[in-house]
Amino acid sequence: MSQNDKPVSETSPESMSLDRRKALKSGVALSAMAAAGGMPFWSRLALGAEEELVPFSDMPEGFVAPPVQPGAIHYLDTRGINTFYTPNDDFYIIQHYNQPEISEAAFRLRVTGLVNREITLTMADIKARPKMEIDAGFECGGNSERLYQGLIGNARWGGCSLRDLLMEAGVQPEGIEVVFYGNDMGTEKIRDIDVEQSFGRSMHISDAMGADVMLAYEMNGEPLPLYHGAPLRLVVPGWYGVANVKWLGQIHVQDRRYMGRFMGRDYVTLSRREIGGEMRWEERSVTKIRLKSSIVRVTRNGNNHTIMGFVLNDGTPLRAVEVSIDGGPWQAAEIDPQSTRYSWKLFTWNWANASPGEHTLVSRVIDVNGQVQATPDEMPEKPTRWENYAQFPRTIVIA
Ligand SMILES: Nc1nc2c(c(=O)[nH]1)N[C@H]1C(S)=C(S)[C@@H](COP(=O)(O)O)O[C@H]1N2
Ligand SMILES: [Mo]
Repeated sequence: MSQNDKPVSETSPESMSLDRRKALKSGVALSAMAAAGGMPFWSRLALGAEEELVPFSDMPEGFVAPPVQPGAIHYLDTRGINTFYTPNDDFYIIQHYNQPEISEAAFRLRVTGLVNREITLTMADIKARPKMEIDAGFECGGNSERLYQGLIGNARWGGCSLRDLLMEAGVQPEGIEVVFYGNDMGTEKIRDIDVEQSFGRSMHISDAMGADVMLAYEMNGEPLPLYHGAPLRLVVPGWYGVANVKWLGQIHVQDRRYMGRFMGRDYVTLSRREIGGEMRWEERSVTKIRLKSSIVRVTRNGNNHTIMGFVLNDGTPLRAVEVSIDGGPWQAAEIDPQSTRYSWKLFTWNWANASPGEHTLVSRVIDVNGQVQATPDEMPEKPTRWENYAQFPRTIVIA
C-alpha cells in the first residue's frame, strides 16, 4: 500500500505537513515559528501598507495575467498570490474542448462496465452521500517558467468519496482500469480519420480506490464553477491537473488499459532513464505531481525583503524548503503552518539587509525520504514539455 492510499482525513495527523506536526508536538514551536517573521504566517502573505513588490528582472515589465474569458485559458500572476486558498475566479483554467453548461437538474453520472450493478446518479443523489472535504493544490502538467508557474491553484474541495461509490457498484475482479469521461467533446484526427471524442482520463483501480479521491461539487465552499467543471469533477489529490476530470459524466470500469488522447498520446512525458540496467527512452503518462518548489514573489519593507514561494508534490511529507541567494548556502524557509498533506505549501524567507545590485534567488524542497528537488542540470533528458519540476532561479535588482 503506498502512502497515498492510506485513509487520511483532513484532521488526522498524517494529513498535516511535517513541520506542523512537529510544531504541534513541541507545543511552543508553532508560535515560535510565527514569531520568527514577527507576525503570523498568513498575515505575511498580504502586502502591508509599507510593503512593495520588488519586480523580477527575469519577467517582462508589462507581464499581466489574462482575464477569465469563456473558452480561454487562464493563468494567474503568481506575484499576486496572497492567500492560502486561491479565489475561485483566479484559479487557473485549462480545457481542451468546450465548456459544457450542464444544469444540476439535467445532470446524470453513470457508473458502467465491469461492476456488479451499474448505477445512475442525480446531483441530489450525489449530495445525499456522506460529504468529504479536502485541501488540494495542483498545477497543469505543462506548467513552467514560461508563465512564471501561473497554471496553478489551491482550493478546498467538497464532495463525496469515489471509493465508496465504486464499492457500492461492486467492481468485478477483472476490472482493473477506471475511465473517467467528461461531457465536453471535440474532434480528434486519429490516423487521418476525424472522430468525436469526450475528454477522458483513466487510473488503475488501486489508485481509484485511494481514500482521498473524490467527486467534487464544491470549490472553496461555493458550488463548483462552470469553468472548473460544474456540476461535478474528479479530484485526485497529489496528481497533476489533467487527472481531475471536469464536467464528469461517466465512470467506466474495464479490464484493460484505456488509451485515449490524454492517456496515450498527450500528457505523455518522454524521458531517458535507466530501466532495469538499460538506458531507454520511456513514454509515461503524467500522473503524480513531482517534488517541486518555486519562488514567485519578493517584497520589500524598508531594508527587509521577504521571499515567497510554493511547494507542490504528491503528498509525501516534507523535510525542508530552502532558499539560496547568489549561490550561497541553503537556508531554511518557513512553511505555512496551515498547509495540509495535499495542499500547496507556501513558504517565506526573510532576507535582511540585502545588498544593492542584481541577485539570483532559488528555492529547493526536500521530502522526508531525502529526495531533493532537482537542479536544471540534474533533470532527466526530457524533450517533452510536461513535468517541469526543476529548481527555478529568479533574478531581481535591489536598488
Ligand atoms: N473534462 C475535462 N476535464 C479536464 C480538462 C479538459 O479539457 N476537459 N483539462 C484537464 C487539465 S489538462 C487540467 S490542467 C485541469 C485544469 O483544471 P482547472 O481548469 O479547474 O484548473 O483540468 C483537467 N480536466
Ligand atoms: Mo493540464
